[in-house]
Amino acid sequence: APVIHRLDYQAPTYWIATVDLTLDLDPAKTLITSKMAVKRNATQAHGALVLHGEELTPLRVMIDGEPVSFRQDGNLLHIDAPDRDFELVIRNTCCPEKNTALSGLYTSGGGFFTQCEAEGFRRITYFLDRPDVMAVYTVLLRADKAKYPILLSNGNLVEQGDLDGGKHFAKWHDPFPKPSYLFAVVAADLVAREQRVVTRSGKEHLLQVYVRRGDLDKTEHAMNSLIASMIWDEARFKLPLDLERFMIVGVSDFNMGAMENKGLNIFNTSALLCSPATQTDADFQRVEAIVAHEYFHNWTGNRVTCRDWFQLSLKEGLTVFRDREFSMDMAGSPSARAVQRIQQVRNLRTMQFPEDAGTMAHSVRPDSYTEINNFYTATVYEKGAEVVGLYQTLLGREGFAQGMALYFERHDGQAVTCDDFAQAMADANPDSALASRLDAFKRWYSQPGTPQVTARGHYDAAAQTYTLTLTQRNPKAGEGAAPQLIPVRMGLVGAEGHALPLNLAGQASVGALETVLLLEQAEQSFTFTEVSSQPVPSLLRGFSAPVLLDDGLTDAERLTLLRHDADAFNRWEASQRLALRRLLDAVQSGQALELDIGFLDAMRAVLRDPQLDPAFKAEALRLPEAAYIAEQLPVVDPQAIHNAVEAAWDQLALALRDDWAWAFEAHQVEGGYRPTAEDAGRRALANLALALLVRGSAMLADPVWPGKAYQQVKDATNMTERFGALSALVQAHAGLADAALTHFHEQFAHDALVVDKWFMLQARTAERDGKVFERVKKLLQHPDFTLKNPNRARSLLVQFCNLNPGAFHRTDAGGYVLWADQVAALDAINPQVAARLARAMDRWSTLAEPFRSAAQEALKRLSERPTLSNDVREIVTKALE
Ligand code: DPP
Ligand code: ZN
Repeated sequence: APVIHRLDYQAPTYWIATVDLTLDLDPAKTLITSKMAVKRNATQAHGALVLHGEELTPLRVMIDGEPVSFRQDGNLLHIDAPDRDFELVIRNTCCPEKNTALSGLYTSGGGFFTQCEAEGFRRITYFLDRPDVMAVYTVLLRADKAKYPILLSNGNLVEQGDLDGGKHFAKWHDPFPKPSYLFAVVAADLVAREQRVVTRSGKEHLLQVYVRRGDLDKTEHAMNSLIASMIWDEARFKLPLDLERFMIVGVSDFNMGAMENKGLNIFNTSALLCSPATQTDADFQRVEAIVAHEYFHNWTGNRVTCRDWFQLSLKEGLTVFRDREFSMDMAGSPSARAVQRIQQVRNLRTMQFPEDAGTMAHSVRPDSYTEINNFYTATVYEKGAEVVGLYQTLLGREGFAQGMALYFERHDGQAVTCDDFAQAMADANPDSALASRLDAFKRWYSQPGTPQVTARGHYDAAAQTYTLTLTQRNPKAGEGAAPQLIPVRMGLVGAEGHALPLNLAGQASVGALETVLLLEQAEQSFTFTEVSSQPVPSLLRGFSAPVLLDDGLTDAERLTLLRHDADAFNRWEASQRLALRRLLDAVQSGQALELDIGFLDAMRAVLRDPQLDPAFKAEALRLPEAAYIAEQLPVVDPQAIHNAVEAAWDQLALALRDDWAWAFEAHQVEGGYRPTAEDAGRRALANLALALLVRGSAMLADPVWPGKAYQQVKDATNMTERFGALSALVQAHAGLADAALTHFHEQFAHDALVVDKWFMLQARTAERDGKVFERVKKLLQHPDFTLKNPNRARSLLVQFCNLNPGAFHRTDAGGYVLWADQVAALDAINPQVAARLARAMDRWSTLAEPFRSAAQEALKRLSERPTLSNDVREIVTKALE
């Protein structure tokens, strides 16, 4: 497959203004008739009309009512088309029931569903399947009425009725021109939760959440989240719902989390269904965020879309930023907001930093790809959201909102680029630091790699000055890469823990307690005056830029920040750095980890601090993830990291045993289940405490806490507590773990999303004596396991290979053999999911021996298979480059 380059973008030779689609839905052979108003694009030289089409059977092609000849060349259909506007009619068939890739039109649970982003529409009919071709769609659906009583497409229902032979039809019209990737169809036996809402302008809207019979009671949280999202977007950005009808549909076979099709969002059931009995607090939070994300796309993505797929972060980075802001506002208290930020950063460091350092490293706006599906990445989404956050840091909330307003004023209804967004932000704020540095700022879009920032301070007691020297480098950005614009939010903390007023030499700063320094050169110094005592710098507050910071602080200084920093994020960061230093020392020295009294006392103090929220404590007491630890090391021995982390947990479990017992008892939530940040925080801390109590018990051969946990698996009234107890037993390899797993499986065998959790937990368990690996191999044979359902495949394989390094990287290479076999098997079914699994080897070249050679060997063997999809081929080829 060819490499596609961003700079090769050309507008199309023809536009398509309207599409009239008729689908005669049949699982084995669906007949599609597409009537298109084709417009000549006079800015381009005349040439053949070349349409995309994949796995389709063409029946006939007509121009202005006359049959014309056509030529198929791989996945392209060449038509000799006139040098003018014309009407094009194409009839073709496709086979939904054989579509296991779940891209295009496919069947799931006896219904029809579509997924067209990025390039699925071409698997339904021949088209200019590119996001800059925006058309008005009218869709006529015909299908068996008994099997498919619900027929949905984008926009408004125009007409419906019965047909001969037990069939019926529905006609939908979407008044908004849209790219083909936002097209959607659903035909299935579903039921809906409905709500009518009136928005500020006085317009009434119908909101519907469609699911399979029996799941209706799990849709309340999604509906509430949708309404909250509507209210928030109007209040924060003055963006109202532009549709009379907004539908969400759940489907259990789905490659992504959810899809923002205009007016007809399609959701993976794992991102939609919620009930206290079957979903955890984290699930409730995730559903709220994804419902909001897809809803927010209606403006950032749909009303203004991407000119080409290189601009994907234009809509994804921006929409993730928007859903994060929403979630923080929903969480409420400053502490709950900080916890959200902590979780975002933990996720960024575990998922995106390794990506940015690995074989698939790419900039937020990539320059080339072979398979666009491989670029729905943590970099495009999460780092992209960080970059959008930088605008807000530089412009303030008001300035950012003005930039958004100008962006819509200029580009509503258009397909645009990341440059257009940056320009609108700058033009709306002409006197800002952004506007005067726009080219430098835009390096965030063009340069891959995580910038490495070093900070060193010097206190001059005689002169009462404190000089902070910041440097930056980004080796991954390549030779001669220019410095990036890095906003460093910071403050100075005095020895007694009070915030010091900031007087910055050369600036009219008047003693504020916090400021944002702009690091824009390779090295810069900032001198603060009238500093009466040696300060501790608190840098990169709220994680004000996505960089790796070496702050050079001592343990004592970090303890000061942990206790006193006014910024909750940096208090958490101090806890993580204290732990990280100890873990890295053990890994690098090859010595067994021994946690010192000073560290353990600090952790105990956090746990016992009456001023701190439980949710914050749960985050501060969690150790850094193995993937983040690995990113600090030039050569990675996954087993050494695993051993250090396990030893640290063991010691935290035993040294703080009484404190964990107190924490568990003191944070029980009374009364009915509520998914609030406050209750969820208490449950998170109680679950962490239980995990460490069971762990300690397993080491001490004490039956009490495992017994309590087992009882909780049986008796809990919500999934957060039930799954917390189950995880505690399984993660501790406690004697009761197997019985608890069996009990849990029997209780929830009928609920696919809970069975996914059951697989996931076993695949993610920290390795002990190879037992986890053996269990995963056995689970591959479990009657409930299948590669055909993406959720199930991911719950076992991605969890094990991509997210459990201590179990996956084995000296006998067993994990790699399993990986190569499963990637190949999955690739024959679903290339997108297989390519995700293939990325478990992204960081193979930094592995220590014998892992490195064995990983390379596995990659080579996989790459030599003749039948790999483009998706997996691109990942494997880049890994071996
Ligand atoms: N469905 C994916 C998302 O919303 C791709 N647009 O991020
Ligand atoms: Zn999105």
